[in-house]
Amino acid sequence: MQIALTDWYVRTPDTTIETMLNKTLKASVPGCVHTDLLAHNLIEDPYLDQNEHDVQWISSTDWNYSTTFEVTAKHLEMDRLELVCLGLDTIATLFINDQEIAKTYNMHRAYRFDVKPYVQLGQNTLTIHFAAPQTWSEAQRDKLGDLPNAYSVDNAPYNFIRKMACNYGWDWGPRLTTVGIWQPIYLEAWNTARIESVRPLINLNEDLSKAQVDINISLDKVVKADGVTLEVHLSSPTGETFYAGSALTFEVDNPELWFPVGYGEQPLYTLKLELKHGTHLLDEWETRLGFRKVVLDTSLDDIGSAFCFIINNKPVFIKGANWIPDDCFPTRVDKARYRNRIMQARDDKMNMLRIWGGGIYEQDDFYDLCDELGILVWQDFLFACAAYPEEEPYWSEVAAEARYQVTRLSPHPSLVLWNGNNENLWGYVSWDWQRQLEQQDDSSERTWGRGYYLDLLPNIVNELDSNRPYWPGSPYSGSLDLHPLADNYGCKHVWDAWNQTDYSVYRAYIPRFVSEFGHQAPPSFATLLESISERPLKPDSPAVLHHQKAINGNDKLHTRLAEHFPVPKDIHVWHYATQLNQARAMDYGVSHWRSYAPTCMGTLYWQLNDCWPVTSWAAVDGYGRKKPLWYASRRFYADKLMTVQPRGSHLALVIVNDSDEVWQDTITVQRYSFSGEVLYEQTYSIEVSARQNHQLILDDGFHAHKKDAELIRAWVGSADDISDAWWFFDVDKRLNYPVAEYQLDITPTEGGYKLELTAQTLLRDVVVYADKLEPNTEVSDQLITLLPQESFTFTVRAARVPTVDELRANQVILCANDVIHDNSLVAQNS
Ligand code: BMA
Repeated sequence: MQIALTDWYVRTPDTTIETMLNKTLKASVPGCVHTDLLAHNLIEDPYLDQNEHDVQWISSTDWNYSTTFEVTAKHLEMDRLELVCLGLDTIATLFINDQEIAKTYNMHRAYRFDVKPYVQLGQNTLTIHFAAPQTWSEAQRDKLGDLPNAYSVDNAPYNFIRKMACNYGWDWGPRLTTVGIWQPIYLEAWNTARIESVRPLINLNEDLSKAQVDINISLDKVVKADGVTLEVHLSSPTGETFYAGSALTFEVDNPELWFPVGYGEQPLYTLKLELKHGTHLLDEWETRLGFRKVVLDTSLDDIGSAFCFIINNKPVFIKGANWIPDDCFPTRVDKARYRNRIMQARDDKMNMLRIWGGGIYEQDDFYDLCDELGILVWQDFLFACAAYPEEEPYWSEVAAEARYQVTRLSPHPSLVLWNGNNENLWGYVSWDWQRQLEQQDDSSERTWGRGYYLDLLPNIVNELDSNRPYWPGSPYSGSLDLHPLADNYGCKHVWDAWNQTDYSVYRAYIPRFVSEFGHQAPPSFATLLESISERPLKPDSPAVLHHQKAINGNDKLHTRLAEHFPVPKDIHVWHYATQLNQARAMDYGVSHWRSYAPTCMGTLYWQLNDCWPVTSWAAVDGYGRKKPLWYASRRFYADKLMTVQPRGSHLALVIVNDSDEVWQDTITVQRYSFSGEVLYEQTYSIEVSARQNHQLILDDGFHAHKKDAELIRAWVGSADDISDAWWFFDVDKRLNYPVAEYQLDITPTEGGYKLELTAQTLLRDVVVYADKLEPNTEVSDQLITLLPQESFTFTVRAARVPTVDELRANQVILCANDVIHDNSLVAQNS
């Protein structure tokens, strides 16, 4: 029997906080102090302008959440009365009727406390005191001695507290260190016994025709419960009984298999457990299950060692992105928002999301949706970019957290990997950590997290979730004797492209799997306008720079851009050029790595989403709007991809068939002048087997005579359903693009308008920024390249139909030609 806890209030015991002087606020639970203060208009939205600065006091303040509840005689008669807290953020002391009942130190665990000794018949009060997280974690750091941390310049001691690291600030995130009750909380009264946890583990045999289901159950019993029985019921996706009985281990024949998107369906079975005492139902538990087998092949081979997910005996090329918390205040992310975001990944032809270790173990809805939609999940344990102490109480906290989360998430078929950490093995080897650790303590070796990644976590996964692979870190090469970034082993991060060089360096690497690489760009224009009030907007105005968190972020944005384009000053052209450069960078990397399958078996770019409006590596911005990269991804992650790649002294057309059908087609490859004349052409009949690549070396006729004014286009299909691949012989800044000329025709439609664009000159990578006129528009496609006389029709979802003049006056349509011919250019065309 559950007793809901409603009507929460929040206040601070600190009498020096002016904003809260003599105030007790009605609070939202689940929620956090920031969202409560926002709801009461006591702070400005920290996502806007530079308001982030004004709310830093929140994380240096202690807070009390309190509520009252009624206890009846009936509750008191029950064997147990417990307080269930599914998530407390973070350093909490709990009081019932002013008596301390418990202390907690971990945002990532759930807790259950016996409260019978503390309650009384009638009215009771529950107060949860939260210690200021910033102050608390600094004190812990001071006590133990500092440890290397990529964000310590910003005094972010997140490695000393088990709490979502990135809300101490990250290179894409503001510092909004939350406090509050972030998951459901309630009282529960029960008799005799209850189901504490369930881990259904599925083992499929070699040919996948038979599954053994092992239901590992832990019961909480108060009496020697003779006569307590469990009934198990497994039903098929269509509702038929598949198994009914009392055995906790049973076999099922010919289960319908669960596949990732692109490989088959996602049938989900329902497992129901009923705990009974005689005929009386004590407790029940229900989950969905999917029958699928996952193996992470990391075997040694001629090149090094593989990193290949094999699902239901089929090697799967992973196409996806990294996932960060979708909001700094995670309770604002409801099921609809998760669905939107995960659909954006799926519509982008992705089959995996990696939940990165500086965030959270996401809420149940995330994994439920991934199960339904066939999106594979790679889950990091929550360690990122820092050395972590292994001393008590951390070791036990991490163990308890891992046991809880592994158990909680074990039923999900979408979850295919537990990963030890993000970049900590790399940090230890290459970021000067060893020296820093040695310097701190000569007498005994300082811990840094190795014991978690190579001992504690693999043991827990092996004990509780033995059918699911574990990998110690991203990046990691399979052994600490190898550099974690070794090209030929394991999974690799490629960050030099963004941090030091240029995206062209991607072609220098053929890793076995790339779990991070990324390129920044500003958010959509509407998001810039909504989050920054300075006018006129400028690329380097203070608030724009505030919404850029990477060290030297805008400098890197411009240095990387300058490799390809002159750097524009005009905000519109700057915004387009930087967004284009981001899309090009990811296209360049992914197309190259896909062209080297099966040596490389996956790419997860950094990052799908954002947690607030910011210039970052994301494809979808903090307000959920798609950047041009999203549209590029839909093409470079398509099942069928054609890409022109250099191979020795020649170019090759690589045809990537990541589908289950043979790809049979006639491909036309043409070399054009920029003015649209065909200079050379060949047609090829191809037949590429399922899940195979095929490489056509292009003959000498495809060498350019004028590198700055010719291009190659390979295409299949018909005029209205064309799929193509483009190749330009040099970087844009050295190309002789014509001044863009085109004609526009607008036709109103039911939900907006159709925009037909007819090119009078070559137009490269046209983007339609309809959001400049109306923020919540959606454009069907972006980054369209047209030869002279070709047309393309964009479908725009919008509330009103603009005129052609409006489109032109607001710089709604931009293409690469405009960057080269922009009047605002700083002269650096080389
Ligand atoms: C990697 C990630 C993140 C970071 C990103 C961009 O290091 O793991 O920590 O946000 O690069 O710098």
